Amino acid sequence: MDYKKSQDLFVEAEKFIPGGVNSPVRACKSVGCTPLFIARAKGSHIYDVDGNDFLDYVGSWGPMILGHAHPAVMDSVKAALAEGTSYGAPTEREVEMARMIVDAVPNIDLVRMVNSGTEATMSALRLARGFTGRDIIVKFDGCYHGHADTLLVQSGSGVATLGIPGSPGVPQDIVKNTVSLPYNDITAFSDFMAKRGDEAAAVIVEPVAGNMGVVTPARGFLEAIRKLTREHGTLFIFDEVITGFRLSYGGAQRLFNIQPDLTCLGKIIGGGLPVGAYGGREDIMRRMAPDGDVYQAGTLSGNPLAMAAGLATLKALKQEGIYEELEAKSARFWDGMEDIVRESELSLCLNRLGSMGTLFFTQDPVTDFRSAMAADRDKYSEFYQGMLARSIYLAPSPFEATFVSLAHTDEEIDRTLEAVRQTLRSMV
Ligand code: KE4
Repeated sequence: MDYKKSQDLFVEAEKFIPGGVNSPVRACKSVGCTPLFIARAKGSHIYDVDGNDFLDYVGSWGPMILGHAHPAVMDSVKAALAEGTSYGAPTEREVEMARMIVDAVPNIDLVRMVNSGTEATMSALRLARGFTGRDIIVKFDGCYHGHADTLLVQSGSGVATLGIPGSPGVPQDIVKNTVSLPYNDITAFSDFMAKRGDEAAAVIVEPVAGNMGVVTPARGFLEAIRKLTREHGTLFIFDEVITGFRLSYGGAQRLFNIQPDLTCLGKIIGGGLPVGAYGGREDIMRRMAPDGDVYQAGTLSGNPLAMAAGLATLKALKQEGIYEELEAKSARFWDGMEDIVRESELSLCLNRLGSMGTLFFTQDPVTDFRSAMAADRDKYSEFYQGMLARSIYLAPSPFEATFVSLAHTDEEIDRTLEAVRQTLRSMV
């Protein structure tokens, strides 16, 4: 394949943009590649500036559950565009979006729109600290909740990909209030809460981790957090920026029947446009200004174009049978992957829930950040390059999720599985 235009663009980009990219994980450093510059995308396909056509399993890191350039989304954004781009004033679409989220997500009574997942988690944590009057935040190693100062501790996603130690640029005074514990370690969490639970404002978790690669919650892990946070008056925050509207129309909390106090959303609810949201119990959310005294704001919060894209996406996902259809496609893909893993001579571990999953190059189960970090990254890099050469576009990091979308056809899934089979065989 010819990547000449991407390579030339990357040289140009590096003159003006740190690392040549506007988000570090896009730089493809960890997989030894020059990033592809994308020209357009449609359905399950993404096309680079050199005209190469790939089957896309990144889906813009999660938003594109319907596939790219879905007609309903495009029409909705075009209609909004005809009326302008931003007013800095409330609009009907924001009311409709809030109503859809409240109706869909079991534990959201009130919701506030922001412009990214980072803003959502940052705001939810500020609210938790304001509501409880406490300072300590608990997160879990390998989870990534965006790049807010208080959360850049033992983070996954791009931080893990680039092996960035700690959180340079974040004062120790801030980081000292963030405790990061091993994911899925109920004993470590219980021990912490026994000692300092009454100082903890909030515990934030990815209910299904997607940023150390996909790691599913151990039996009882989320339930233990819910029980102990309730006992200590600590708020429980579900970061559903990835899992919201992906694992079900009500997210992971509906799937697992767990009741978080606050929930963070992003990605899918914006249909590919900049968006985030946080919401939860009415008594907590009413503390947000202007009702209350905890402050958060945003020039473009609830932007009409992002609302139009998000509304069209949620309306499509609300249709009867849509998640069964996504599960059928996902099962075809992941069951096929399971077969290949069983046949392969390589040490492989496959984690998957619903349409999200990750293939790790290790013989050991991957149940937390330590075991994810122990997987062979050089092998993942070789796998990534082999799949790219076979026109399959995967996340350029082993610490991300692979996403099946509603646009992937059975033929394309089968073609992808054959590419996996050939690539793994070439690695033996
Ligand atoms: P954003 O600020 O990137 O919109 O969302 C931050 C965030 C919060 N919570 C979870 C669970 C997330 O996964 C994310 C962002 N996800 C990464 C990829 N896993 C975004 C990709 C990137 O950083 O370029």
